Amino acid sequence: MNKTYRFPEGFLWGGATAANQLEGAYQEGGKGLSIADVLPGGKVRLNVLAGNEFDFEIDKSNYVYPNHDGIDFYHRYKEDIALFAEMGFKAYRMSIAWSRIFPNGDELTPNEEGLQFYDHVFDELDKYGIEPIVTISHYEMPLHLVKAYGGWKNRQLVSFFERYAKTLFERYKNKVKYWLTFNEINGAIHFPILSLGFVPKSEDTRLQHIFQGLHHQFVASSLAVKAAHEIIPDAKVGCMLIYAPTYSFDCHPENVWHALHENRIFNYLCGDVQVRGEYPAFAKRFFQENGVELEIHDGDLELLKRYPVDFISFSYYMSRTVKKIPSSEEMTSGNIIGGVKNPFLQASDWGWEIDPIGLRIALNELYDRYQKPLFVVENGLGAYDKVEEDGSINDDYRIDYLREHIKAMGEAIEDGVELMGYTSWGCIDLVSASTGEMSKRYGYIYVDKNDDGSGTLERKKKKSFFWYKHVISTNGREL
Ligand code: BGP
Repeated sequence: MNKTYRFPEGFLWGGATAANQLEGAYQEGGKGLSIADVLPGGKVRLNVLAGNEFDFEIDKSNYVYPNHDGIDFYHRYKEDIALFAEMGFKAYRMSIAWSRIFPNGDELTPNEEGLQFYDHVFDELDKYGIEPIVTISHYEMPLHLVKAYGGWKNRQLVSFFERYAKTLFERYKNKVKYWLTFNEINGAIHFPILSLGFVPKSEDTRLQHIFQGLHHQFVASSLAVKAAHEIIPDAKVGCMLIYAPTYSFDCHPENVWHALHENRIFNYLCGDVQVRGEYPAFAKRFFQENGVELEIHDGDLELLKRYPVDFISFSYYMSRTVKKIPSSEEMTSGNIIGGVKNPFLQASDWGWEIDPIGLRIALNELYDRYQKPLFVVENGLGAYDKVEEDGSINDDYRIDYLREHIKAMGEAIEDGVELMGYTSWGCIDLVSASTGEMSKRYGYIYVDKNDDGSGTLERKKKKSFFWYKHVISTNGREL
């Protein structure tokens, strides 16, 4: 007999998206260009994420930019939110495009048309009683801040971000209670371009620039926590981590130590600063050995200590297995955070290893460490979907993936973990962050759009749509 899991009353079931991956309308409503608007789809994008030099210009003669039109959520949000409501969503995690609110990022006054757009979105969610969970910065920063200031290496971005965050809190204080500051903040360690807005030029200064940029984001995040609590009395502000439990390839102590080290640097360093309010002891040696000398202003450390986040949100797609000295044949392909192949796991078509127990491990480790509520704000299977002749999309592979991960959450809750909710990634098909393409799909709702930008944009319910609706209606009891 199948085991029945008990999710808490009020558990926030829903889905997650990011502005730059679905809105489109990249030059409408007074929006400025963002870094996401100049990143093309396909191999070029993967190379840029891996650290290739890039000139931050749009080159339409050579490349396709599927996010310029996205899935046109900007014009179709009512239709899409109605579909979310039909599935019974309790929560919708979305992001605000910074470049809609401050087109260049450094203006003194916001763009009213941009603010209005999100007013409409929040009102529409409210109509169905769907709680918005809003990411303030999700892989999208005004391009001007990249070109004129060099991205987050530059301390001036702290005050631009603070102004932007305060503008949002003032404007939406009666509409939004849950906020996340920076999407996958620790992702910057592997692909700084998306969230810090620069490609480190040389290996020698790579970590220096990344951690200086992160320090600025930590300070900006604490300032946002402070402002949110001052402006919105019942606000809850979370950090957002990309979490991949790190396994040792074998029991060789050198490899076990290496895994522990990688786990700390990748999964915990950012969380420790944002949740515990201080740099962990292990950071000191890591910085010393890697030539990182942070410029920390007077008052920064007090600020971090005083304004930690209220809860921890994270994305979980896969675990990661590491070996101190791997051979090239052992390396995984496709997995953007690296590692060696785990012989016990199957991988998605993009090389992301599928590991539901890893989610239970993640939840337990994070809760043991921080003792604050957790929220899984991204999880899902990127897959190629096929539309059958009768129009149906039978994505049983997606249902299987999600079911096993929901069970893992159910187990973690029994383990004693405090879990606020689950918003699976890409609840409606959207542009992939790593490939910049449409064909890597996560949705319960299919969108007719192809990698070359063609397609009618028509929405269709996949088999998983009906399955997830049932999961939500039984509060996870029937999977
Ligand atoms: C996370 C990002 C999302 C997202 C997701 C899936 O890293 O926060 O923006 O897209 O991963 O990744 P991808 O689109 O590359 O499959």
